[in-house]
Amino acid sequence: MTITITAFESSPDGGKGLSRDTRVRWALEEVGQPYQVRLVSFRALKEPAHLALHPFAQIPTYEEGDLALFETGSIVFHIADNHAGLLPDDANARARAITWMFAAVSTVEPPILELATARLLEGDKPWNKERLPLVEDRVRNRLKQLSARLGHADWLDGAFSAGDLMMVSVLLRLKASGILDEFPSLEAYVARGEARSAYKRAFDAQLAVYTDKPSTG
Ligand SMILES: N[C@@H](CCC(=O)N[C@@H](CS)C(=O)NCC(=O)O)C(=O)O
Repeated sequence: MTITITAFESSPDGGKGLSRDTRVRWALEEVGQPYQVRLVSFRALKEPAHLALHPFAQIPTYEEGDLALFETGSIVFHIADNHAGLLPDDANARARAITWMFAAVSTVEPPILELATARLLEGDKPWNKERLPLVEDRVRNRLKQLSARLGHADWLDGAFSAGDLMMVSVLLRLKASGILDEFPSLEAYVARGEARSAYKRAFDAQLAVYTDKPSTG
């Protein structure tokens, strides 16, 4: 069955791979599933056809036959659950990998997004100077905890899993902030994720959209 995902027609990051279609592309590349991409304008996000797929008017979405999904955590889980390569066979190890997926989107990503908002959208507010260090420290606290758990391991729990895919995807947003550099083991963890051939293919495919090359993955 053909898999179709949505991505921005015009990406705010210009192809740095931070739009969340990249993590879905990455998951599909890891499991070797071909996919098509439908590019959506900001105006089209708010139109009924897209809202029927995504109630919050965002990308990415995922369509496969009768199934339509939104939320990258759910999409990546669906891919990992249906194709070998992203979740361990052992039931307990599988449950732990899924736990890391949730940790990525519900515990680590929120302060990182808050930091992006504080830096990009609230820089002109009179209270930003006082608030920004607090937000940065919340991110540092999470990274300290994550780094303590990762220790000297390559991945969070044994072999690379969908948990790592989501965690690396979330941490990638910090690369430009300078904060990730304070945690060399996490910086190396992110670099290991980026070095995977599946990630490279996903990255190149999303970049191709904005450099006028064909956009299907
Ligand atoms: N929690 C959602 C977040 C989706 C999201 O924020 N998508 C961004 C692109 S990376 C978007 O569509 N932003 C446009 C908007 O919110 O208006 C997920 O993980 O899928």
